[in-house]
Amino acid sequence: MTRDELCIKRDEALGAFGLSEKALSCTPYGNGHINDTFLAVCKCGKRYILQRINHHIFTKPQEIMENICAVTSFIRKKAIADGGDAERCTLSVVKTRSGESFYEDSIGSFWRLYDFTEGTVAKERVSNLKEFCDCAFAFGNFQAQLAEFDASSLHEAIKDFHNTPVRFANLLRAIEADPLGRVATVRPEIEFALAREEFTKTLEIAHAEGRLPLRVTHNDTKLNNILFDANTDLPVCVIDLDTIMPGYSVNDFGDSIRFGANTAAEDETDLSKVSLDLDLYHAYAEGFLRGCNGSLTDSEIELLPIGAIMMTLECGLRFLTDYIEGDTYFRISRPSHNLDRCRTQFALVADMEKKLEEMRIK
Ligand code: ADP
Ligand code: GN1
Ligand code: MG
Repeated sequence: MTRDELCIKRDEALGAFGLSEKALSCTPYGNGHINDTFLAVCKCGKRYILQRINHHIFTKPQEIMENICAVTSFIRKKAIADGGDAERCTLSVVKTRSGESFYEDSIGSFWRLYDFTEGTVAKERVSNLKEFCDCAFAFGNFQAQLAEFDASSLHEAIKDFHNTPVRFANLLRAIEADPLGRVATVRPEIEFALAREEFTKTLEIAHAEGRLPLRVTHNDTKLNNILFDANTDLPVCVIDLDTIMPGYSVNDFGDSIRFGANTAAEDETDLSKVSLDLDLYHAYAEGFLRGCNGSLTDSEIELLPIGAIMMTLECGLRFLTDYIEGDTYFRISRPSHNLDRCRTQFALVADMEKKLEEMRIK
Protein backbone atom coordinates (compact mmCIF):
# COMPACT_ATOMS: atom_id res chain seq x y z
CA MET A 1 0.00 0.00 0.00
CA THR A 2 1.36 3.45 -0.89
CA ARG A 3 1.52 6.22 1.69
CA ASP A 4 -1.40 8.00 -0.05
CA GLU A 5 -3.55 4.88 -0.04
CA LEU A 6 -2.78 4.37 3.65
CA CYS A 7 -3.90 7.97 4.35
CA ILE A 8 -7.17 7.41 2.50
CA LYS A 9 -7.88 4.21 4.41
CA ARG A 10 -6.83 5.87 7.68
CA ASP A 11 -9.38 8.65 7.11
CA GLU A 12 -12.06 6.14 6.12
CA ALA A 13 -11.34 4.26 9.36
CA LEU A 14 -11.45 7.41 11.51
CA GLY A 15 -14.85 8.20 10.03
CA ALA A 16 -16.16 4.81 11.12
CA PHE A 17 -15.64 5.56 14.82
CA GLY A 18 -18.12 7.70 16.70
CA LEU A 19 -15.94 10.76 17.32
CA SER A 20 -17.84 13.81 18.56
CA GLU A 21 -16.02 15.94 15.98
CA LYS A 22 -13.73 15.40 13.00
CA ALA A 23 -10.04 14.89 13.72
CA LEU A 24 -7.90 17.88 12.68
CA SER A 25 -4.76 15.81 12.28
CA CYS A 26 -3.75 12.18 12.26
CA THR A 27 -0.03 11.46 12.15
CA PRO A 28 2.28 8.42 12.64
CA TYR A 29 3.14 7.85 16.29
CA GLY A 30 5.39 5.71 18.52
CA ASN A 31 8.09 3.16 17.84
CA GLY A 32 6.25 -0.15 17.55
CA HIS A 33 7.57 -2.76 15.10
CA ILE A 34 4.25 -4.37 14.19
CA ASN A 35 1.12 -2.22 13.96
CA ASP A 36 0.72 1.16 12.23
CA THR A 37 0.03 3.64 15.01
CA PHE A 38 -1.36 7.17 14.52
CA LEU A 39 -2.14 10.02 16.87
CA ALA A 40 -5.46 11.67 15.97
CA VAL A 41 -6.24 15.11 17.43
CA CYS A 42 -9.66 16.78 17.41
CA LYS A 43 -10.31 20.53 17.41
CA CYS A 44 -11.33 20.43 21.09
CA GLY A 45 -7.94 18.92 21.92
CA LYS A 46 -9.27 15.39 22.53
CA ARG A 47 -6.67 12.84 21.36
CA TYR A 48 -6.91 9.25 20.19
CA ILE A 49 -4.56 6.45 19.22
CA LEU A 50 -5.65 4.93 15.90
CA GLN A 51 -4.03 1.63 14.94
CA ARG A 52 -4.07 -0.47 11.84
CA ILE A 53 -3.70 -3.99 13.20
CA ASN A 54 -1.11 -5.99 11.31
CA HIS A 55 -3.42 -8.79 10.17
CA HIS A 56 -0.61 -10.73 8.48
CA ILE A 57 0.68 -11.30 12.00
CA PHE A 58 -2.55 -11.16 13.98
CA THR A 59 -4.56 -13.20 11.51
CA LYS A 60 -7.76 -13.07 13.58
CA PRO A 61 -8.13 -9.39 14.58
CA GLN A 62 -11.62 -10.04 15.90
CA GLU A 63 -10.22 -12.51 18.43
CA ILE A 64 -7.48 -10.07 19.43
CA MET A 65 -10.07 -7.40 20.11
CA GLU A 66 -12.23 -9.85 22.10
CA ASN A 67 -9.19 -10.59 24.27
CA ILE A 68 -8.42 -6.89 24.71
CA CYS A 69 -12.01 -5.92 25.55
CA ALA A 70 -12.28 -8.75 28.10
CA VAL A 71 -8.93 -8.03 29.76
CA THR A 72 -9.34 -4.25 29.88
CA SER A 73 -12.82 -4.46 31.40
CA PHE A 74 -11.52 -6.96 33.97
CA ILE A 75 -8.64 -4.65 34.92
CA ARG A 76 -10.88 -1.59 34.99
CA LYS A 77 -13.41 -3.27 37.32
CA LYS A 78 -10.59 -4.29 39.64
CA ALA A 79 -9.13 -0.77 39.62
CA ILE A 80 -12.52 0.76 40.44
CA ALA A 81 -13.00 -1.73 43.29
CA ASP A 82 -9.54 -0.82 44.64
CA GLY A 83 -10.21 2.93 44.36
CA GLY A 84 -7.73 3.29 41.46
CA ASP A 85 -7.72 5.54 38.39
CA ALA A 86 -10.56 4.10 36.28
CA GLU A 87 -9.67 6.19 33.24
CA ARG A 88 -5.96 5.56 33.06
CA CYS A 89 -5.57 2.08 34.60
CA THR A 90 -5.78 0.35 31.24
CA LEU A 91 -6.49 0.97 27.55
CA SER A 92 -9.93 2.23 26.70
CA VAL A 93 -11.36 0.90 23.43
CA VAL A 94 -13.52 3.32 21.41
CA LYS A 95 -16.32 1.54 19.59
CA THR A 96 -17.31 2.13 15.96
CA ARG A 97 -20.62 3.82 15.13
CA SER A 98 -22.11 0.34 14.77
CA GLY A 99 -20.82 -0.73 18.19
CA GLU A 100 -17.89 -2.89 17.09
CA SER A 101 -14.46 -2.84 18.74
CA PHE A 102 -12.70 -2.57 15.35
CA TYR A 103 -13.40 -1.47 11.79
CA GLU A 104 -12.65 -3.49 8.68
CA ASP A 105 -12.00 -1.13 5.77
CA SER A 106 -12.92 -1.69 2.13
CA ILE A 107 -9.64 -3.47 1.36
CA GLY A 108 -9.67 -5.76 4.38
CA SER A 109 -7.38 -3.86 6.75
CA PHE A 110 -8.42 -3.77 10.40
CA TRP A 111 -8.43 -0.62 12.52
CA ARG A 112 -9.04 0.13 16.19
CA LEU A 113 -9.21 3.30 18.21
CA TYR A 114 -8.14 3.92 21.82
CA ASP A 115 -8.57 7.03 23.93
CA PHE A 116 -5.14 8.63 24.23
CA THR A 117 -4.05 8.11 27.83
CA GLU A 118 -3.43 11.74 28.74
CA GLY A 119 -0.57 12.96 30.86
CA THR A 120 1.58 9.95 30.05
CA VAL A 121 4.77 9.20 28.14
CA ALA A 122 6.28 5.98 26.77
CA LYS A 123 10.04 5.52 27.17
CA GLU A 124 12.66 3.77 25.09
CA ARG A 125 15.19 3.80 27.95
CA VAL A 126 15.00 4.25 31.71
CA SER A 127 17.08 6.92 33.38
CA ASN A 128 17.52 5.30 36.79
CA LEU A 129 17.13 2.06 38.75
CA LYS A 130 13.97 3.16 40.51
CA GLU A 131 12.20 3.80 37.22
CA PHE A 132 13.06 0.30 36.00
CA CYS A 133 12.02 -1.22 39.33
CA ASP A 134 8.66 0.62 39.12
CA CYS A 135 8.21 -0.67 35.61
CA ALA A 136 8.92 -4.21 36.84
CA PHE A 137 6.34 -3.78 39.57
CA ALA A 138 3.79 -2.73 36.93
CA PHE A 139 4.40 -5.78 34.74
CA GLY A 140 4.49 -8.12 37.77
CA ASN A 141 1.32 -6.54 39.11
CA PHE A 142 -0.32 -6.87 35.68
CA GLN A 143 0.29 -10.62 35.87
CA ALA A 144 -0.96 -10.77 39.46
CA GLN A 145 -4.08 -8.73 38.55
CA LEU A 146 -4.92 -11.26 35.86
CA ALA A 147 -4.32 -14.29 38.09
CA GLU A 148 -8.10 -14.62 38.60
CA PHE A 149 -8.93 -13.98 34.96
CA ASP A 150 -10.39 -17.02 33.20
CA ALA A 151 -7.48 -18.01 30.95
CA SER A 152 -9.61 -20.50 29.03
CA SER A 153 -11.67 -17.57 27.66
CA LEU A 154 -8.62 -16.13 25.88
CA HIS A 155 -7.89 -16.78 22.21
CA GLU A 156 -4.32 -17.74 21.36
CA ALA A 157 -3.24 -14.50 19.65
CA ILE A 158 -0.26 -16.00 17.81
CA LYS A 159 0.35 -19.71 17.91
CA ASP A 160 3.64 -20.76 19.54
CA PHE A 161 4.54 -17.10 20.08
CA HIS A 162 7.17 -17.80 22.75
CA ASN A 163 7.81 -21.43 21.92
CA THR A 164 11.56 -21.10 21.39
CA PRO A 165 12.12 -24.57 19.86
CA VAL A 166 9.49 -23.68 17.24
CA ARG A 167 11.27 -20.35 16.60
CA PHE A 168 14.50 -22.34 16.19
CA ALA A 169 12.81 -24.68 13.69
CA ASN A 170 11.54 -21.62 11.77
CA LEU A 171 15.12 -20.39 11.49
CA LEU A 172 16.25 -23.77 10.12
CA ARG A 173 13.46 -23.60 7.52
CA ALA A 174 14.51 -20.08 6.51
CA ILE A 175 18.15 -21.17 6.17
CA GLU A 176 17.06 -24.08 4.00
CA ALA A 177 14.91 -21.87 1.74
CA ASP A 178 17.38 -18.95 1.64
CA PRO A 179 15.11 -16.92 -0.69
CA LEU A 180 17.48 -13.94 -1.08
CA GLY A 181 20.84 -15.68 -0.85
CA ARG A 182 21.54 -13.97 2.48
CA VAL A 183 22.55 -17.14 4.32
CA ALA A 184 26.14 -16.95 3.10
CA THR A 185 26.44 -13.49 4.66
CA VAL A 186 25.27 -14.50 8.14
CA ARG A 187 27.30 -17.64 8.87
CA PRO A 188 28.64 -16.49 12.27
CA GLU A 189 25.12 -15.63 13.47
CA ILE A 190 23.81 -18.99 12.25
CA GLU A 191 26.64 -20.81 14.07
CA PHE A 192 25.81 -18.89 17.24
CA ALA A 193 22.17 -20.01 17.00
CA LEU A 194 22.93 -23.64 16.13
CA ALA A 195 25.22 -23.98 19.16
CA ARG A 196 22.22 -23.20 21.39
CA GLU A 197 19.67 -25.64 20.01
CA GLU A 198 19.56 -27.74 23.21
CA PHE A 199 19.20 -24.63 25.36
CA THR A 200 16.10 -23.51 23.40
CA LYS A 201 14.23 -26.49 24.90
CA THR A 202 14.90 -25.61 28.57
CA LEU A 203 11.59 -23.90 29.38
CA GLU A 204 9.44 -26.32 27.40
CA ILE A 205 11.07 -29.18 29.32
CA ALA A 206 10.52 -27.37 32.64
CA HIS A 207 6.85 -26.93 31.72
CA ALA A 208 6.47 -30.59 30.72
CA GLU A 209 8.04 -31.61 34.04
CA GLY A 210 5.60 -29.44 36.00
CA ARG A 211 8.21 -26.86 37.09
CA LEU A 212 6.81 -23.98 35.02
CA PRO A 213 3.06 -23.26 35.03
CA LEU A 214 1.11 -21.49 32.31
CA ARG A 215 -0.30 -18.16 33.49
CA VAL A 216 -2.07 -15.27 31.81
CA THR A 217 0.92 -13.24 30.61
CA HIS A 218 1.52 -10.14 28.50
CA ASN A 219 4.18 -11.64 26.24
CA ASP A 220 5.58 -8.35 24.92
CA THR A 221 6.90 -6.64 28.04
CA LYS A 222 9.08 -4.04 26.34
CA LEU A 223 9.65 -0.86 28.24
CA ASN A 224 7.76 1.18 25.63
CA ASN A 225 4.66 -0.91 26.35
CA ILE A 226 4.25 0.88 29.68
CA LEU A 227 2.90 4.40 29.94
CA PHE A 228 4.50 6.54 32.67
CA ASP A 229 2.88 9.55 34.31
CA ALA A 230 4.48 12.63 32.75
CA ASN A 231 4.68 14.40 36.12
CA THR A 232 5.47 11.71 38.68
CA ASP A 233 7.33 9.31 36.35
CA LEU A 234 5.38 6.43 37.90
CA PRO A 235 3.90 3.72 35.65
CA VAL A 236 0.25 4.37 34.86
CA CYS A 237 -0.71 1.35 32.78
CA VAL A 238 0.46 -1.54 30.66
CA ILE A 239 -0.42 -1.24 26.97
CA ASP A 240 0.08 -3.19 23.71
CA LEU A 241 -2.27 -5.95 24.80
CA ASP A 242 -2.34 -7.86 21.50
CA THR A 243 -0.30 -10.78 22.74
CA ILE A 244 -2.02 -11.46 26.06
CA MET A 245 -2.47 -15.19 26.31
CA PRO A 246 -1.36 -18.09 28.47
CA GLY A 247 2.44 -18.07 28.75
CA TYR A 248 5.36 -18.29 31.18
CA SER A 249 5.98 -15.67 33.86
CA VAL A 250 9.72 -16.00 33.27
CA ASN A 251 9.29 -14.87 29.67
CA ASP A 252 7.50 -11.69 30.73
CA PHE A 253 10.41 -11.08 33.09
CA GLY A 254 12.93 -12.01 30.42
CA ASP A 255 11.61 -9.79 27.64
CA SER A 256 11.79 -6.72 29.87
CA ILE A 257 15.39 -7.54 30.76
CA ARG A 258 16.26 -8.13 27.10
CA PHE A 259 15.10 -4.65 26.15
CA GLY A 260 15.52 -2.56 29.28
CA ALA A 261 18.64 -3.93 31.01
CA ASN A 262 20.74 -3.86 27.85
CA THR A 263 23.31 -1.07 28.02
CA ALA A 264 22.68 -0.44 24.31
CA ALA A 265 19.64 0.02 22.09
CA GLU A 266 18.05 -2.99 20.41
CA ASP A 267 19.45 -1.91 17.05
CA GLU A 268 22.86 -0.56 18.14
CA THR A 269 25.52 -1.25 15.51
CA ASP A 270 28.51 -0.86 17.87
CA LEU A 271 28.40 -4.21 19.64
CA SER A 272 31.02 -3.13 22.18
CA LYS A 273 28.23 -1.08 23.78
CA VAL A 274 26.03 -4.13 24.36
CA SER A 275 25.98 -5.75 27.81
CA LEU A 276 23.68 -6.75 30.62
CA ASP A 277 23.51 -4.10 33.33
CA LEU A 278 23.38 -6.26 36.47
CA ASP A 279 22.16 -3.40 38.65
CA LEU A 280 19.20 -2.84 36.33
CA TYR A 281 18.65 -6.59 36.19
CA HIS A 282 18.41 -6.97 39.96
CA ALA A 283 16.34 -3.81 40.36
CA TYR A 284 13.88 -5.28 37.85
CA ALA A 285 13.84 -8.67 39.60
CA GLU A 286 13.04 -7.00 42.92
CA GLY A 287 10.18 -4.96 41.47
CA PHE A 288 8.78 -7.85 39.44
CA LEU A 289 8.65 -10.23 42.40
CA ARG A 290 6.96 -7.56 44.51
CA GLY A 291 4.47 -6.92 41.71
CA CYS A 292 3.71 -10.64 41.35
CA ASN A 293 2.82 -10.50 45.05
CA GLY A 294 4.03 -13.93 46.08
CA SER A 295 2.37 -15.75 43.20
CA LEU A 296 5.58 -17.16 41.65
CA THR A 297 6.74 -20.60 42.74
CA ASP A 298 10.33 -21.28 43.82
CA SER A 299 11.08 -23.07 40.57
CA GLU A 300 9.75 -20.11 38.55
CA ILE A 301 12.00 -17.76 40.54
CA GLU A 302 14.93 -20.08 39.89
CA LEU A 303 14.17 -19.96 36.16
CA LEU A 304 14.01 -16.15 35.91
CA PRO A 305 17.63 -15.83 34.68
CA ILE A 306 16.95 -18.51 32.05
CA GLY A 307 13.85 -16.55 30.97
CA ALA A 308 16.06 -13.51 30.36
CA ILE A 309 18.53 -15.47 28.23
CA MET A 310 15.71 -17.31 26.44
CA MET A 311 13.80 -14.19 25.43
CA THR A 312 16.98 -12.54 24.21
CA LEU A 313 18.05 -15.59 22.24
CA GLU A 314 14.53 -16.09 20.86
CA CYS A 315 14.29 -12.48 19.74
CA GLY A 316 17.68 -12.82 18.04
CA LEU A 317 16.49 -15.98 16.27
CA ARG A 318 13.37 -14.14 15.10
CA PHE A 319 15.34 -11.12 13.80
CA LEU A 320 17.76 -13.44 12.00
CA THR A 321 14.93 -15.48 10.49
CA ASP A 322 13.24 -12.31 9.28
CA TYR A 323 16.49 -11.01 7.79
CA ILE A 324 17.03 -14.27 5.88
CA GLU A 325 13.39 -14.30 4.73
CA GLY A 326 13.59 -10.74 3.39
CA ASP A 327 12.28 -8.57 6.26
CA THR A 328 8.62 -9.48 6.01
CA TYR A 329 7.72 -9.39 9.72
CA PHE A 330 9.39 -6.60 11.71
CA ARG A 331 9.22 -3.04 10.42
CA ILE A 332 12.70 -1.90 9.34
CA SER A 333 14.12 1.51 8.55
CA ARG A 334 17.42 0.43 6.96
CA PRO A 335 18.38 -2.64 4.90
CA SER A 336 20.43 -4.37 7.61
CA HIS A 337 18.12 -3.39 10.46
CA ASN A 338 17.02 -6.92 11.38
CA LEU A 339 20.58 -8.22 11.14
CA ASP A 340 21.81 -5.41 13.40
CA ARG A 341 19.03 -6.25 15.85
CA CYS A 342 19.94 -9.95 15.73
CA ARG A 343 23.57 -9.12 16.47
CA THR A 344 22.75 -7.04 19.54
CA GLN A 345 20.54 -9.84 20.87
CA PHE A 346 23.24 -12.48 20.37
CA ALA A 347 25.90 -10.22 21.91
CA LEU A 348 23.61 -9.76 24.91
CA VAL A 349 23.04 -13.53 25.17
CA ALA A 350 26.81 -14.08 25.19
CA ASP A 351 27.23 -11.52 27.96
CA MET A 352 24.36 -13.02 29.99
CA GLU A 353 25.88 -16.50 29.66
CA LYS A 354 29.07 -15.14 31.25
CA LYS A 355 27.08 -13.46 34.02
CA LEU A 356 24.68 -16.31 34.73
CA GLU A 357 25.92 -16.90 38.29
CA GLU A 358 25.50 -13.21 39.11
CA MET A 359 21.99 -13.27 37.63
CA ARG A 360 20.71 -15.84 40.15
CA ILE A 361 17.94 -14.45 42.35
CA LYS A 362 18.67 -15.06 46.03
P1 ADP B 1 3.03 -1.83 18.60
O1 ADP B 1 2.32 -3.14 18.78
O2 ADP B 1 3.29 -1.54 17.19
O3 ADP B 1 4.26 -1.76 19.48
P2 ADP B 1 1.67 -0.16 20.59
O4 ADP B 1 0.26 -0.54 20.93
O5 ADP B 1 2.71 -0.52 21.58
O6 ADP B 1 2.02 -0.69 19.11
O7 ADP B 1 1.68 1.43 20.37
C1 ADP B 1 2.83 2.08 19.90
C2 ADP B 1 3.13 3.31 20.77
O8 ADP B 1 1.99 4.20 20.78
C3 ADP B 1 3.39 3.00 22.24
O9 ADP B 1 4.73 2.63 22.51
C4 ADP B 1 2.99 4.33 22.91
O10 ADP B 1 4.04 5.26 22.77
C5 ADP B 1 1.83 4.82 22.05
N1 ADP B 1 0.50 4.46 22.58
C6 ADP B 1 -0.21 3.36 22.32
N2 ADP B 1 -1.40 3.39 22.95
C7 ADP B 1 -1.45 4.55 23.64
C8 ADP B 1 -2.44 5.21 24.45
N3 ADP B 1 -3.63 4.66 24.70
N4 ADP B 1 -2.16 6.44 24.95
C9 ADP B 1 -0.96 7.04 24.71
N5 ADP B 1 0.01 6.47 23.93
C10 ADP B 1 -0.23 5.26 23.40
C1 GN1 C 1 7.54 -6.56 18.50
O1 GN1 C 1 5.01 -4.62 18.73
P1 GN1 C 1 6.29 -4.36 19.47
O2 GN1 C 1 7.23 -3.46 18.78
O3 GN1 C 1 5.97 -3.98 20.90
C2 GN1 C 1 7.19 -8.03 18.65
C3 GN1 C 1 7.81 -8.59 19.94
C4 GN1 C 1 9.32 -8.43 19.86
C5 GN1 C 1 9.64 -6.95 19.66
C6 GN1 C 1 11.12 -6.73 19.46
C7 GN1 C 1 3.66 -9.18 18.02
O4 GN1 C 1 7.00 -5.83 19.59
O5 GN1 C 1 7.51 -9.97 20.06
O6 GN1 C 1 9.92 -8.88 21.06
O7 GN1 C 1 8.94 -6.41 18.49
N1 GN1 C 1 5.73 -8.18 18.68
C8 GN1 C 1 5.13 -9.15 17.95
O8 GN1 C 1 11.39 -5.38 19.67
O9 GN1 C 1 5.75 -9.95 17.25
MG1 MG D 1 4.43 -1.76 21.52
